[in-house]
Amino acid sequence: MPPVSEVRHLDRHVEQEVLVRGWVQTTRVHGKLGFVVVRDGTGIVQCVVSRKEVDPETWETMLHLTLETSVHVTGVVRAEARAPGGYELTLREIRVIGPSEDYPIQPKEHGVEFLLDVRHLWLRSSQQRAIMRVRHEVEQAIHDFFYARGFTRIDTPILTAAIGERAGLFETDYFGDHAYLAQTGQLYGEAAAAALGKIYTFGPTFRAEKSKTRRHLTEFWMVEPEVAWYDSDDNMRLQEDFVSYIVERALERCGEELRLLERDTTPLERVTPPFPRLDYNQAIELLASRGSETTWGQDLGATDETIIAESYDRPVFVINYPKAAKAFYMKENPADPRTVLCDDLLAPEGYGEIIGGSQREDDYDRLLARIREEGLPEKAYDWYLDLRRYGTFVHSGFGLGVERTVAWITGRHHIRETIPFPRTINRLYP
Ligand code: NSS
Repeated sequence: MPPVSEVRHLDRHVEQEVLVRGWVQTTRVHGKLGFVVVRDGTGIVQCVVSRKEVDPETWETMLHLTLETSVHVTGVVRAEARAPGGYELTLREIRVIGPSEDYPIQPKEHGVEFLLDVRHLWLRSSQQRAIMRVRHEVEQAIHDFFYARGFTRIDTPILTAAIGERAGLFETDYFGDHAYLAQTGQLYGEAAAAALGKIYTFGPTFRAEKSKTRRHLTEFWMVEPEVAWYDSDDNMRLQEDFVSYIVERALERCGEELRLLERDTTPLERVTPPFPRLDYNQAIELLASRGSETTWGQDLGATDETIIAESYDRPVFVINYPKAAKAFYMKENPADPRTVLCDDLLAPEGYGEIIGGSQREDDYDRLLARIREEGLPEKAYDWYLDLRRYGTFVHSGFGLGVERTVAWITGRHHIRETIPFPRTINRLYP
């Protein structure tokens, strides 16, 4: 038996026979030559089958190969500059492992709803694989960034009684009590910041949002750092360093994927700190001058975000929103108590808000008043108030949505393509 080789390591076996295991991506026959492209997840390799050099059975097998048949192919590795990946296999033998009849995805245009119905197969296509690789790189960059800066990763509960955000809640029975699927890990992150100083959470979060937009999923992944003694300014500096680092990593290590996705990377290359900061009041003025009907006090809509983002060549912070537009835990702005110390980071090119962050209310009485104002169940927040009862501290943090960030970097229109199995208001399958 020849040694098994991953496609990415064929360069280690030039002029030697190897066994490659994968799936048939394309086949084509030119007279006495057959070409079979096999994908193994680490790359694709073209196998050349010469009718006079293989036994008749192998030639027959090759002629009848169909899309996505799983195969074991044996052949000699040749350096071939024109081949994808730079190597080719001169094929000796093909073993069909799993036939694949009438593969649902054919090389033609399919509607996106159909593709989402066969998402489990759609993942095998080249663009979807490229997006998953970029997502993977972004996630790895997130962990590397915080690891290098001495943050401790904290895993926070998914079942909780303490509601974090205003967005829709998934509720479930918890042995006779109510539990919710976490919309954020933040509140627990704050507790951990008092224990460990600099922490971050990374995990799935859930929002029963009835919004059918290109930016909303009901299950999405969020990274949420929380830092003791950081004020809102420190928090924004961390955000611009963080986002610039992620983008740089993707540019550095996912060039091939971004090319395949036809992403124009020039706007990404401009993503370097500092990012412009626009006060909420200035944002409202800018919007009014562009014909938006959003008035002081309201949260900004998707169109508003696009208008603002279009005025800048890199991500832009909108800071210090009115209290009424934001969550209960944000710290009142001493310079204008109608507002809170917070920031939304808007990505360029219409990708909208990728980060929501704030300095947290560290005053016990003010926080309690806000919990009451919002009509939240006080009992569920007693532990959270303890953080203000026992050694309260200035602290800040933010949450970055992984899917929106990947959609922006890869240039996908809708964020559903940036997660392997998207959950939206009308999709729980596959
Ligand atoms: O609601 S956020 O603005 N903020 C929080 O959840 C805070 N608790 C974060 C923190 O300070 N620790 O959501 C943060 C980000 C937001 O900017 C989006 O990028 C993403 O989470 N997000 C979403 N992505 C996909 N789908 C939905 N529905 C969604 N909602 C928020």
